[in-house]
Amino acid sequence: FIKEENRNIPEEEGMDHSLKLLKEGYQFILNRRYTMESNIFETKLLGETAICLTGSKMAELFYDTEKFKREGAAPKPVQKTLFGEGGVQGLDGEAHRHRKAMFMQVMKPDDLQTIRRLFAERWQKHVRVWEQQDEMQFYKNVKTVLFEAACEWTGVPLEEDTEARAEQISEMFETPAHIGLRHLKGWKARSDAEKWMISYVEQVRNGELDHVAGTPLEAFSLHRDHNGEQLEAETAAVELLNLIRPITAISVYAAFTALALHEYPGEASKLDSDDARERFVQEVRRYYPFFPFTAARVRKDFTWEGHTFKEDTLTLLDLYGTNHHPEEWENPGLFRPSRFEGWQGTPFQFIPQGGGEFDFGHRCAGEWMTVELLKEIVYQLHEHLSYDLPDQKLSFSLTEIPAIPESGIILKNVQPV
Ligand code: HEM
Ligand code: MYR
Repeated sequence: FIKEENRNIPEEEGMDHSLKLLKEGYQFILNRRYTMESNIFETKLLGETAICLTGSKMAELFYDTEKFKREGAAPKPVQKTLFGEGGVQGLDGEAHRHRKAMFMQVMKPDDLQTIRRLFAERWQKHVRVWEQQDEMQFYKNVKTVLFEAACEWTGVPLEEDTEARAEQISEMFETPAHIGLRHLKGWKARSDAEKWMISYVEQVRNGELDHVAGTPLEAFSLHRDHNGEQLEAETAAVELLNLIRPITAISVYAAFTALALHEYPGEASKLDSDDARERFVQEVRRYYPFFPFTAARVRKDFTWEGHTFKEDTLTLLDLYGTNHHPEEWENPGLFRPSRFEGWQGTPFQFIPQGGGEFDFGHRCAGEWMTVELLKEIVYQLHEHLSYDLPDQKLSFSLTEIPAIPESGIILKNVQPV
């Protein structure tokens, strides 16, 4: 007889499983959920105990800010490439609420329409170049279009070589889970990109930049923290990159959108309204892998349903696995946009960009913007572009983080329609 309050969390044996995490990628938590028959288990990662959670019930627990905090949760390699240091992802309590409001202030419906329009205009310009090309590399090119729209929208002046800068920004989301030289490239990219952004923050503060009134660049550069102090220029730069980098990262979903149009022509033929396009991009975000899991730490000791959580324990929430969990979804392995017709889910079931609340929790600040831009992308691809998809390696691997179709999606005979 096990006393209810002493029920143990299933534990994976062994000293450390970090290498298995790198090897199994998106399936690391999912595989163990299956073999241990539990939505909660313990393993050892990066030399410490880590609790892994999956499914909506566990997601709801994970997003309880009384129980979990973000301070010190992101592993160093992730901070040095993807997130940066001192940004909103690692803040808690009042400091987080105040900083998050700075982001949500620039995500109003008008802001979303503005960036959608800027993106569409840039796309048209690029189409005139793409139609001249023998082979058009879709993933790479969309990065540049998204990056240009991101700069224009945030108020960051556009440089000559936007393609090179877009590649540098992309290193930050392509390299966090790599090792060796590839990872170091991400580290260098972040350091260079921060320097680039700090110079604009300083120019705004010195009144040296025109045309920034009302832009996120101005708002973030002049923002005052919850204690009334201006942000360090480095921190303002990290937060501005928290806009420009993830907007550029929508290119990964754009590549999967092009792939889905190709792989599911029956679904593509149903794309005749804004609602239909929305269901399609929601299913792209559910079905394809991108952000594998997110991390927090136990705020203080607590017991939950008989399980003991010890202060500071690293805790991972499986985003990919929850979006594919058989307890949450009917036929999770099928690409079926119609599942989102009249969908009435909780904020903890469909969590490609995190769950819970925007203002008080860490749910992605850019989720609505992602959906808006993807709707424009599927609209442009499906209604206003004709192209061929020649034979190529379209497969992607669930063991590589992030997963990207191998060929990068090569298009031929691109013509505006
Ligand atoms: C946080 C995914 C696009 C800005 C997050 C989180 C995830 C995520 C998983 C963390 C959730 C958590 O820890 O609980 C994605 C994916 C995107 C995307 C897959 C697709 C490209 C965007 C865009 C923006 C953005 C377009 C802004 C323009 C942010 C910010 C946070 C965040 C500021 C931190 C929120 C906080 O800590 O409170 N995102 N995101 N993201 N995202 Fe996104
Ligand atoms: C962004 O740039 O913020 C949005 C998309 C980034 C996806 C990056 C995938 C790698 C994530 C590594 C694991 C993070 C664990 C805390």
